[in-house]
Amino acid sequence: MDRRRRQPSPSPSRPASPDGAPPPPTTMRDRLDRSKPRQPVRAFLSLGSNLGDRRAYLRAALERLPDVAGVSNLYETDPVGGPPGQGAYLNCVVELRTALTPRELLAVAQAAEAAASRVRVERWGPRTLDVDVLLVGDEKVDEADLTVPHPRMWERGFVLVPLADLAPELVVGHLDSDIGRGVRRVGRLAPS
Ligand code: A4P
Ligand code: MG
Repeated sequence: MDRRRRQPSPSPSRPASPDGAPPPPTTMRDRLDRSKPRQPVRAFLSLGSNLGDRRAYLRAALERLPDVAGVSNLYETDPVGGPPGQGAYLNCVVELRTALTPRELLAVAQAAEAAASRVRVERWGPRTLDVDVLLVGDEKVDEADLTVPHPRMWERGFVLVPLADLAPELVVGHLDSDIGRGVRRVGRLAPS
């Protein structure tokens, strides 16, 4: 066999971009990261929807996610910020056990949003689907288009209450008595 012609097979856990190509490394940190195998870590994504068939958007997003290890309860939550009069959100948090980098997880999140035909009109405006990268092990990223841990997560009941379902030890010290206000449990995100 001519070994020079053999192509490495793609990693099964590496996400494809919407056109099917593997995402390019975009930072020096990513390139360095790829020189050695990454160990899987616990990562958490926040899912939210307040437009259209909210459950269906969340279910479809869940089905797209790689390396899923757990899903919180589902919560209906009052909108935080944004224009007045927008509808209530459905929110949940998904735990992954994954070797993907924070940037690869952002690509996964944005591909899921694109698949939900999300249209960006205004910040914190109504959306079919919002997927945020909350935590990736104990990694920290502070770049123009990616901040991990998510900078606003610790003050938000719609994030912390579902996160507490999966990892109560991570939210200790952040749950004050008001954090659950406007956050109502509405069961689970049942499979379709
Ligand atoms: N970005 C940077 N870091 C991250 C990260 N860790 N995860 C950048 C995801 N994205 C990250 O996000 C704007 C930019 O943030 C992206 O281009 C990405 O590169 P966006 O999703 O386009 O816009 P947005 O969501 O309107 O803005 P933002 O600031 O991300 O809003 P949040 O903080 O996500 O809040 N109320 C309830 N009840 N439930 C909700 O789910 N969500 C929001 C959005 C507001 N109010 C809500 C809810
Ligand atoms: Mg967002």
